[in-house]
Amino acid sequence: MKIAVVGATGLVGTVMLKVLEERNFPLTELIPVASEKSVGKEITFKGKKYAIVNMDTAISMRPDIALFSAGGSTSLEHAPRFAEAGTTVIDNSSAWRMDPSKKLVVPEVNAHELSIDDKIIANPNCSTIQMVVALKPLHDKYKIKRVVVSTYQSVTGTGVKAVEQMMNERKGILDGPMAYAYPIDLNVIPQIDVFVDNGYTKEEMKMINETRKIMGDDSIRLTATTVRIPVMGGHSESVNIEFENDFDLAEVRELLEKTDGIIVVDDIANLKYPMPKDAHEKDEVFVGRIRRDESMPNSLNMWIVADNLRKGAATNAVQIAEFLVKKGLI
Ligand code: 2RA
Repeated sequence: MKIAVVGATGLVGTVMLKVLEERNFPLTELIPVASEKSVGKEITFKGKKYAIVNMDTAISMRPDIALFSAGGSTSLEHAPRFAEAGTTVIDNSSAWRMDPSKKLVVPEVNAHELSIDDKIIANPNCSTIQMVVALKPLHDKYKIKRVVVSTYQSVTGTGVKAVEQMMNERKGILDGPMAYAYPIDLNVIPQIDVFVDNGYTKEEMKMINETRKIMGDDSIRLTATTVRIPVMGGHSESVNIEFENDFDLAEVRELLEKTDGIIVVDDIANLKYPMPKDAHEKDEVFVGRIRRDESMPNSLNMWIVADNLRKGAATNAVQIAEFLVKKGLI
């Protein structure tokens, strides 16, 4: 099994390599791909050195799977080239997510939709992934009518430059390179990605549109407010759900606890609830503060935290690859 990692030197690409190694993915050859300026440099994987190659060389090596995290324009240009050469692409950019001919997959929710014909598969947005993992068991049981979500997103979602801006500001360096329009340390910024015509941001519209596609139910109504906060470990989300039917709170908790990929941390008597510092470098989705919304019938509040670089990106992509291998779809 030959695996290419396109964007191997980036924040998510680096985590993809780490996750492949940690999960002992059954690969026989690794093909790290990056821009021309990195070609020839070496990365170490399982104690062995691999030279970084460019796109053309990687395509000529005919990988079975290519994990992409190299931005939308690069994916739009090169993913079809890999697919034409027989490679199955799993892409972490937003390029293909809302393409009706492409699957948008969170394994715990809709991996069953995948087939051998899927040669370009979209990895959803990090803030969407962690939310739908928790929504799915509850939607199946009680049918979700509406979701209101507010997010508290790590600077790692923006990339290295944002982490550097926050760390510089924390050290009192206020004239360093800026990833955001404003200081992020000791601040929050209620804008992630650019604004669109309806006053929402692209990040908020991704959560709305991607959730409906992954859940396979356009009747679900959603609204979102996505906010950048100065943390590293992962994204947090306050989620309010209105169901078509009433629910039993103990049963909600049990459903979540029984769902693969979810860890319920919900013991307020002992101040136990999910936090980014505890989700950091983990692959699960952490759910807590589960409580009835007493202002509305059939409505629930919960708090969802996950490492946006792992389950929100790299691990979800590797889990899709694992599913394809397990089901013989490669
Ligand atoms: C962010 N979800 O957090 C977006 C992209 N990673 O910036």
